[in-house]
Amino acid sequence: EILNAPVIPNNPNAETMSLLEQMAKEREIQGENRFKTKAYKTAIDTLSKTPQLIDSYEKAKVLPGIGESIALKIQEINDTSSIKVLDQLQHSERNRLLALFKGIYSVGDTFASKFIRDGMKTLEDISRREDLTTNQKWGLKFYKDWNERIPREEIEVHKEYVEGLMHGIDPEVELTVGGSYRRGQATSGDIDFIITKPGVNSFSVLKDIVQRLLDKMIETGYHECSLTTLSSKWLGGCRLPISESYMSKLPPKSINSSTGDPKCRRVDFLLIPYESKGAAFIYFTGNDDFNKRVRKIAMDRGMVLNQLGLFKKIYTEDSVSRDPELELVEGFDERKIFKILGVKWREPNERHI
Ligand code: DCP
Ligand code: MG
Ligand code: MN
Repeated sequence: EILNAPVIPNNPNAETMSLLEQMAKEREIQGENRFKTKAYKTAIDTLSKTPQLIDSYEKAKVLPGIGESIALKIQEINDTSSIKVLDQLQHSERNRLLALFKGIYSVGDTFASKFIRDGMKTLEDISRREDLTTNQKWGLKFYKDWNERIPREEIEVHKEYVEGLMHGIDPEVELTVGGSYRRGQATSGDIDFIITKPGVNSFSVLKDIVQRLLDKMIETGYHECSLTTLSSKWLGGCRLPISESYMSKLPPKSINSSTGDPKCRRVDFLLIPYESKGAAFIYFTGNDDFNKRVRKIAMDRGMVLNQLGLFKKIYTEDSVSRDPELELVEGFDERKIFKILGVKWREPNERHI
């Protein structure tokens, strides 16, 4: 089974590699020292290929790609099981603010760093800025709710609710919750609805259906905000309206204790042509590391796997200098895609690595 095979199983340097990885990450967020980040990555790469335990300055120093400063840190890890500088970086005020600001939807490293440079200290400071994007404003408005995990039982209620709306629009539409929910996780960061309909391969037909769904959602108040316009996907915020019939099914964590309302949740609609159902299920079930690995396996076999299907690369005489053409091998059947790739079938809850 090539999927998941580490370079060296049970590498004795795993703990060292993990701490160095964290150092690389810290250096990267600081954004000032790209060479240092690179040095850590090289060192980790070397360790990942080293079957002996490297637990001293001397042993580290002679390895290719490990310099003075990292060799000293390896000695420090051996002596203290930690790296002092790493602890300081991780607990810095800057990191606290980065994490606070990156909790705003649509704020990543770039914006968060800019906010810090501008002297922002609190979310209130951010809310007074006049240069926020629409999505960042939604992110601030729903800051608390969108930083909480959604209990699985609540996702089931959303599914019932959206299915109810959809039933009145087109009862043949299939709604599946993908993402971490399909992988069986107890809680999720958002709700990923995969929307498809038997026999329908056209995006525009699916878009018309989902547009009608959005109209209904606005009518019933389920729709709180849209973070995109409707295309092959829609991202937004949704809140279950108060209703006796399902309030009792919601766990306490799903309800705002001061207002009594269900919390606002991040919801994604992913529109899938029926012929791509299997490939899309793989893609939107994840997790993303698992996806990267299967895509790589496809690549190694001269194929391309994306959310539309598994394709074979065809090199013709006049495509030598250009990109190869893609010929669909399988799109509909999730199991067949695994099989063609030579990967043993994995249930969604086994796709964590
Ligand atoms: N996905 C991916 N690569 C990305 C983003 C997403 O392959 N860069 C795929 C795998 C994910 C799926 O899409 O499982 C859904 O994306 P989410 O961001 O919703 O991630 P999860 O549902 O897995 O986790 P969470 O509970 O945080 O929503
Ligand atoms: Mg998700
Ligand atoms: Mn999602």
